[in-house]
Amino acid sequence: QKVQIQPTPQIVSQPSGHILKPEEVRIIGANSADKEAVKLLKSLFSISESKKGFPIYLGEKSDKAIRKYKSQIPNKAEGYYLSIEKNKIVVAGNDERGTYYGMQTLKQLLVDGKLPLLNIKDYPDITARGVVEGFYGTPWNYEDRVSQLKFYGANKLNTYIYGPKDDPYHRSPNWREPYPAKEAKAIKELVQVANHNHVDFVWAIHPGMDIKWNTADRDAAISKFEAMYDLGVRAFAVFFDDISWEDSNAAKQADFLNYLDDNFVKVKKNVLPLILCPTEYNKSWSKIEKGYLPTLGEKLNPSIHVMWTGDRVISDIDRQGLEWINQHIKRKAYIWWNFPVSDYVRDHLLMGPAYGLDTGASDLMSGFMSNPMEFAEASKVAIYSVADYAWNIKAYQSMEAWERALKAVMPNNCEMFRVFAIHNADLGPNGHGYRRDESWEFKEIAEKYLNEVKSGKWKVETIADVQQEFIQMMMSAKTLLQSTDNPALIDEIEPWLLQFRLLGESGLALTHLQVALEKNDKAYFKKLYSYIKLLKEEMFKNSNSLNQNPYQPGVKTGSLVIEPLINNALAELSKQYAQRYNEELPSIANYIPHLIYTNLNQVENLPIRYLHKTISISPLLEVLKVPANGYVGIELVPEQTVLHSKINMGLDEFPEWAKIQVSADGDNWTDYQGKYNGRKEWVGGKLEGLYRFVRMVNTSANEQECYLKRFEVKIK
Ligand code: LTM
Repeated sequence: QKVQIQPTPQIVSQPSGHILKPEEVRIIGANSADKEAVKLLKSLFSISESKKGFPIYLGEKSDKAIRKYKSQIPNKAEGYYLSIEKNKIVVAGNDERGTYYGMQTLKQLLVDGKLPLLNIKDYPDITARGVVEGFYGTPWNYEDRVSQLKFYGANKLNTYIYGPKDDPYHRSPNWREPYPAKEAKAIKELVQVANHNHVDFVWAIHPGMDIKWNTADRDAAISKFEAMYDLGVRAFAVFFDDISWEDSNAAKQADFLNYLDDNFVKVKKNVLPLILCPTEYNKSWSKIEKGYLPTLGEKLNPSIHVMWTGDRVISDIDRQGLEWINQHIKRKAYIWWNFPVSDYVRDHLLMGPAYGLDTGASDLMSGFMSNPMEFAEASKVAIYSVADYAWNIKAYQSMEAWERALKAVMPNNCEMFRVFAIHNADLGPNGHGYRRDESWEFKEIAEKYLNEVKSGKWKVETIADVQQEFIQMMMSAKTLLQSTDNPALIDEIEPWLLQFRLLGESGLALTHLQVALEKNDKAYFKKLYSYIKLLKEEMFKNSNSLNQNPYQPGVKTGSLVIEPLINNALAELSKQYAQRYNEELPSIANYIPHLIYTNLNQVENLPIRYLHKTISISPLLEVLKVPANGYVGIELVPEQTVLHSKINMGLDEFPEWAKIQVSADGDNWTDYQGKYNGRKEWVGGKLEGLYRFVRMVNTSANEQECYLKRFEVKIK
C-alpha cells in the first residue's frame, strides 16, 4: 500500500500493515498541545475520556505527554514526528505548528476507515512558504481568501502576503489611510482564519508611487501598521516594485525600512521580521555598478527579508541565480515567484505544472511565495505544487505534483479536469517572453496529423487519435460545466470551458472535411466548412463578451498546439478543395498581419490585438525604460489610412522628450500632431495618405521612463 502525503514528507518508513480507525480515542496531552491540532484531531475521531479509548499522544517537545518521544522529533522549526502503531498513535511537534502539521498528515493518512502502520519524521526545507497576493487586476474576494487560507493550512504553507495591486489602501492613493470599517472587519476576520490555519497573515504596504522621504510619511506608515496591528496583523511587508526608478533610492528605502523595523517591529516584540520587495527585484533589471542592491545589502537591518523574482520578472529559479543575488543582498533571497500569475496574459489560464524550480537550492532561500492568478481556485493547482516544492525541495517532481494537485482541486472529475488543464498551460506570446509547455501528450499526434493532411496520405488511426482528443475536449468542457465538484472553480473558468468546447467541436468537424474530400462530396465539404465558420464566429463572440478587461480581454484556449493545428489543417484542406474544385473558399483562420514596431527588448514580444479595425499593443504593467532614440509603435501591414491613434504613457503631461511620428517607409518620419485629453492620453486624429508606421520615440539624449498603458491605432 503506497501512502500519499502532501507535501512529500522527508522521512517515511515502509508501512507494515494497517489498523482500522479506532472507534474511540483518548487524547493524551490535549491540554498542553497546540489548540488547532487538538481541534483537528477531535474533528476526525470520536473522543473518549475512558481508559478504553485508543491512546493518541499529542503535543510539542516540551510537553509532558510527549517527553518519551522527544528524541524522535526532528530538531527543525515546524518539524514533527508521527508514529502509528497497533496500540497507539504519537503526533509530536517540535513546536505548535509542527504538531498541527503532524495532525494534517494523520488526517491525510486516514483513508477508507484505515490507518497505515508507519512512522514519519518530517520538517520543511524553506522557512516561509506560501502565496503573495501581489497581482494586478481584481483582488481575491473574502470567500476566495478564506478558502485559500484553509488550503494553505492543509498543505503546510505558513505564509500569506496580502498585497493586491488594485487595493487602493495597500497602494496609492490611500496607503496612508486606515481601511474603511467594512474592509477592516473583513481583514480582521481573515487574520483570525489565518491564525486558525497556522498561516502568518502578512500585510504589505506599497507606498512608492507618491512617498516623500520625510518623517511625516514614515510616521504615516507606522500609523497604518498600527491600524493593521489593531486588526490582529502581526507580520508586515513593504513593496517598492514597479515604481519609477527615480523614487528607487536604495539608501532612502533602506532608511525607511529600518525606521519601521526599529520603531515598530522591534518595539512590538510579537511582530515577525519585515519583508521588502525592492525596485530592482530581478537580475535583468539590476545595475550593480549603480549600487542599488549592494546598498540594500549593506544598509538594511539584517533581520529584514528581501524579495526576489529571479533572473527576470517571470523566471525559473536556479542555484546560480540565487547565489548571485544572495551575495549582493547579504542574506538569503525571499522568493516572489511569478507563477501562475496571469495579469499580463489575462486571456489565458495557467493550469500546467509548476516547473523550472531548482531541486538543489534549499539552502539558498529564506522564503518561497507564489504570485497567483486573479482566479483563486484555479491557482490552487500551482499553489499545491509550490507547497510540495518548498517543503521537500530535493524530492520535488513537478509532473507528479501536478497530477496530485488536479485530484486535490477537482476530486471527482479529475480526469476531465486534466484534459482541460493540459491544453490550458501556455501563456501565448507575451512581453516577458515566458512560455510553458502545453498539450504535451498530443503534440506528436498533432504534427503527424498535419503532415498527413498536407501529403494527402492520411491514416485512419491518426484521424481516430485526433478525433479522440477533440471529443475528449468536448466531454471535458461539458462534464466540468455541469460538475458540482468545485463550483467556485467552474465559475472562474467557465468562459474558457465554453471556448474549449467550441474548439474541440471545430476540430472534430475539421477531421470530417477530410472524409468529405475522400468521398469527393463537395456539398458536404461546404456544409462542414460553413459549420466550422459558425463555430469560429461563436468563439469570436465569446472573446468579445467574456472576460472583458482593459489589458488582454477575451478567452484563449489550446493556443499553443490545438488552435494552430486546427487553423493550419483548415487552411490546407481548403487549399486542396480549391485545387480540386477550382473554387476558393473564404479564409476563416484568424490571423493578424499587423506587428509591434520597436527597438526596445522590454516590449518586443508584446502581443498585438486587432478588433473593430483597431490595432492595439497589449499594455505593459511595469515601468518602461526608453533610451535615447528608443521607440515603440505599430507597423500596419499593408499601409493603411489612419483614422485616429491613442497613446497613454501614464504621465500627467505629454513629455518633452517624446514625439509621436508616422512614416510610410520606416525611413522618413513626420510628426503626428495630437492633443492630451482629460484621461491623460495623447490623441491624434485622421491622417491624409497611407502610413505603415506609427510610433512614440524618445528624441532626447537621455534614457527616459514612462508606462505603456495604451497604444492603439484605428484604421479605415
Ligand atoms: O513581480 C513583482 C515583484 N511585481 C509585479 C507583480 O505585481 C505582477 O503581478 C508581476 C506579473 O505581471 N509583475 C510585476 O512586476
